[in-house]
Amino acid sequence: MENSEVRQRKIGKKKQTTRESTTKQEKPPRSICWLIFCVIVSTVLVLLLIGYINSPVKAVAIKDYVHVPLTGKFSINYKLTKGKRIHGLPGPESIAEGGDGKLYTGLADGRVVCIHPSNDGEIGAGKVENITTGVIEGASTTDDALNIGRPLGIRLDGNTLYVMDAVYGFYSIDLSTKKVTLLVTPNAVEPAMKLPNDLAFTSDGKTVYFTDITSQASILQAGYIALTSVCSGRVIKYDISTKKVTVVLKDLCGANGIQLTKDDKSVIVCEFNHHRCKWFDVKTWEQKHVLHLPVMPDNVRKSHYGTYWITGTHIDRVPYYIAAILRNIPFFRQSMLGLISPDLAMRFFAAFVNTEYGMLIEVNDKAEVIQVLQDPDAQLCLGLSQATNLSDGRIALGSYFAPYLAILDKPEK
Ligand SMILES: *[C@@H]1O[C@H](CO)[C@@H](O)[C@H](O)[C@H]1NC(C)=O
Ligand SMILES: CC(=O)N[C@H]1CO[C@H](CO)[C@@H](O)[C@@H]1O
Repeated sequence: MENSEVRQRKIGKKKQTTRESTTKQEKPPRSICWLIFCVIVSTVLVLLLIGYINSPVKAVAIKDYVHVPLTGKFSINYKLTKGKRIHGLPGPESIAEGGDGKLYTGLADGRVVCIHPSNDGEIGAGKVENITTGVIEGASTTDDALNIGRPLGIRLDGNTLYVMDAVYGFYSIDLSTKKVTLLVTPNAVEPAMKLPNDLAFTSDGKTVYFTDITSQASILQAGYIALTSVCSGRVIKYDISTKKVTVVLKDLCGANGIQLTKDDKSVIVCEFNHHRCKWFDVKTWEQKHVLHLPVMPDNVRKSHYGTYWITGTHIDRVPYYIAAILRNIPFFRQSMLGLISPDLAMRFFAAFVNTEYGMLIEVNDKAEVIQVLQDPDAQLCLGLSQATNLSDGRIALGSYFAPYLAILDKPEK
């Protein structure tokens, strides 16, 4: 009995061994797979380390970031999808309307243009007239490699258009003569402005506050700004009559859009890298409110109803914890900047983000959200950067990179 049992076991074992050896012939042994895996992982780590050390810029952790999910007031909707597009206008970031139904905007090719109303008065439906060429001869620029402007923030006061240009700084345009006057050049402050972005006037028109997104990278190196997340943004005050320039706020995390509140007591400043907008008292420069958002906020403008419209775009595509790793651990971002060009690195990281998502957030003076209009897959607007109330009740939607300007149909209110 015992003997036969042993024999049977032996036979069984033998059979098993034959089966094992056949599989061994088809697949490499486990230890080789393991070795290959280790080699790949260590090569990637060494590459990342080389990138990290080689990177021309230092990345930092994004601190105080608050994750805002698409729930509650931010629940997905499609209220920002119905309207029309005006083609042939690349990157119309900021828009202002004149009293006569004319729209003014700055374009990616440096021009400031006027979009006339149609013959029967429809806003945005007439001819496009060039107001500037995009080049200011002899003017100093934020980057020696730039020879054409990039008008970003636009405000209209009577017959004068005021422009914050990422290349030339702050200038005005007399709309009757089209004469351009430089008001604040990039090197008027220390350190020099690298990416002037938006501007806001007090209601008496005597003071302007404007933003410089960062003092470290020009518009040519936009990838650096998003990926290093260094907070070197500023708000600068300019007195129209005395021409005095004062830095009033610094260390902001990508100071983008700016708007004074109705009572002129605060400015709303959007820090796009940190997905938030802050309210600052203009006397003490203390922070009064902060609003965290699910999107990267861009410009802010007043609405018709005593409220403010904040626009934003880009939303995390990856699960929260992966985005949190990328935000909290600067290693990966810095490594990529040391391995590939900032543009390529941006494209790599863009895979983690839905760049089509557009959001228009209406807020009140207390930084409370009133309503949120969304265009999740760019049906109407791509790269939403500003919402401007139009006199016919519609809303013009600017964009940093779309090849058109969009106008939202009159919202039901
Ligand atoms: C405006 O300027 C652009 C670029 O220089 C040019 O192509 C276009 O023809 C101009 N438009 C008019 C109406 O002159
Ligand atoms: C109430 C309000 O904010 N109205 C604004 C709508 O837009 C025009 C043009 O930009 C402004 O002049 C109004 O002040």
